[in-house]
Amino acid sequence: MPDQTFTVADYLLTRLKQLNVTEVFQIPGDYVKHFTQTLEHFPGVNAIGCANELDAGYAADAYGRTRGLAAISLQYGVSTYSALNAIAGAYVERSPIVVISATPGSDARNITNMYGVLYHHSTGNIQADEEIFKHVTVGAITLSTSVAAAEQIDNLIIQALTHQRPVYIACYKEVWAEICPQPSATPLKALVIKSEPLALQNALTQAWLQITSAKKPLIFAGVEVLRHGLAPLLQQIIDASGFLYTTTTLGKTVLDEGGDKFIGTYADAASIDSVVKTVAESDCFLTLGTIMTDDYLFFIENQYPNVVLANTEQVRVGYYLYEGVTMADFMEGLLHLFKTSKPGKTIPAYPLKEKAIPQPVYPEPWLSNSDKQWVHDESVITYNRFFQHMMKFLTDNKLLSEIVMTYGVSCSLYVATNTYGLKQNSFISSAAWQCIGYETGAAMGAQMGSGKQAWTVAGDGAFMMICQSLSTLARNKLNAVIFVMSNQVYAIEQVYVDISSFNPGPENVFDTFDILPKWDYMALAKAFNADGHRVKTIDELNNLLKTLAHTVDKPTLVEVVIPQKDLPDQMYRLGTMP
Ligand SMILES: Cc1ncc(C[n+]2csc(CCOP(=O)(O)OP(=O)(O)O)c2C)c(N)n1
Ligand SMILES: [Mg+2]
Repeated sequence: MPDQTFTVADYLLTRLKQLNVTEVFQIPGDYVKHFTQTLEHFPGVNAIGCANELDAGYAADAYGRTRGLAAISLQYGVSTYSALNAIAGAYVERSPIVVISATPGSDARNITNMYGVLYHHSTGNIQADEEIFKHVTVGAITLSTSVAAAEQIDNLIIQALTHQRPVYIACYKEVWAEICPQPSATPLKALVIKSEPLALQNALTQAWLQITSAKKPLIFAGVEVLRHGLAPLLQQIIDASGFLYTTTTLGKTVLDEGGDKFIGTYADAASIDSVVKTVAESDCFLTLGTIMTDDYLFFIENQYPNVVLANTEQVRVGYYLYEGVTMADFMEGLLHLFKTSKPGKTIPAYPLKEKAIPQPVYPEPWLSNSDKQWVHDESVITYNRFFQHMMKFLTDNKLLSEIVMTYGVSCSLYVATNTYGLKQNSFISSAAWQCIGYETGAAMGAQMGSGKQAWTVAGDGAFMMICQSLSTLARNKLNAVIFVMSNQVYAIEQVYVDISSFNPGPENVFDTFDILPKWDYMALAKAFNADGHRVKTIDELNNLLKTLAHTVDKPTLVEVVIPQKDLPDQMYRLGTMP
């Protein structure tokens, strides 16, 4: 006889726990109450009550990126729609999240059919939730019964693991509490998709031709390599080929940053000079697991025929596309070729001996990228000086292995692409979806998922969108550090609206829509039960940095006061590109 107390909710939670999901981010609601109640008492999985759905969603995204799988439980309609932006970001940037919800139950549906009642949180189309989430997930289902719930749940989790992207599961309200058989003790696994042998062979032959005839090949690695567990294979390819490599901003920290093959992160014109030079001189780009966003139009516009691209969506060699070839098989095939090829007339001797141009010596690249308007006042904090001192502190104190950084989109993100020496998977950013506020919400998930202290660098405009996350950090006694770059403007927006506003003089003003209200951050930190600090000078910043790594049980909010018109050179270059 089946266990009368083991429910569909227990089934899902058991499957999640088997995959090391020990936290579920949640906002309660009546439709989803059976799941929430089960979660509340489920041994080994903690319910993390969040301030709002974006707080929960960004946290789940960062947790998925660091833990390998995440889960978020939401009320129907009002709640799922509020989380939509975060789940879309996870979909675009590859973070596996199980989105859990519940719809009006059978009784409600009958009443609606008979009497035309509009149930709360419904738009009138009761399927709308699932339909909307189909666009930002790799599987979206609504279970009307517990029959076959186990198989359906398994299938969905397998999809999330296989594609490293979100899935959505809603049940009719009562179904989460219906009985269900127990799952097997074996954790679910991603499907291994195999390539069409002939297509793989063709792709490799064409790629090999292109690779071996290149004089200056470069590996351009992206986030999918990390998400799909292919980082060791990437390292082997680097070792066997001897190629130099770079990463996208989203793919930053796909491997530990260092060694004589890593040239630094490529962020188009924001990159350091030596990275731009190496990329510009390369004549073949072995692009692995990279999502080609509009930050990389350079490749599309100038280098399309020289790109060998393998990601989860396509394998392409120059203009040739290969259907039915997987990134993993393609990488394995290349590794084999590098390892077994004999040097000859047309085949270079691998591994190549090339070495990356050494990284700029401290205080570069920060010194020369810092806005010249403050060159005569060394006490003023600028974006670049902030990174200069923060990175020195972290490096000197060997703290880079203890922290995980989170970034949304802001001037800071582009300056941060110049950092070097970070550890694998310690740079969590919204570099492709480009969402502001992500960084602050992501802090909790990044810290819980990785077990490392979150160091978050937020724009003030971004922080204002989601400052309540600070309260969730405090409630969970997490010692994350949130730096808010306080310039009281949407600086990055102004760069693209009219960059001349940054020029000195009262005649150059920002557009009104880029001006932010003045906040009392210290009062806000107090209200949210966090530590609060305001730093206005480099000395104040350095004194504070020393204390931050030792904080326990409480988040710290740091208002970093920077001039409104501070324009980092990285942003100047991006904003004035032809
Ligand atoms: C959720 C969201 N809303 C709006 C935008 C458009 N946007 C992009 S950057 C930006 C301003 C960011 O300003 P701030 O956080 O203060 O950073 P700063 O550049 O000043 O350092 C805005 C509004 C966005 N990317 N994401
Ligand atoms: Mg700002």
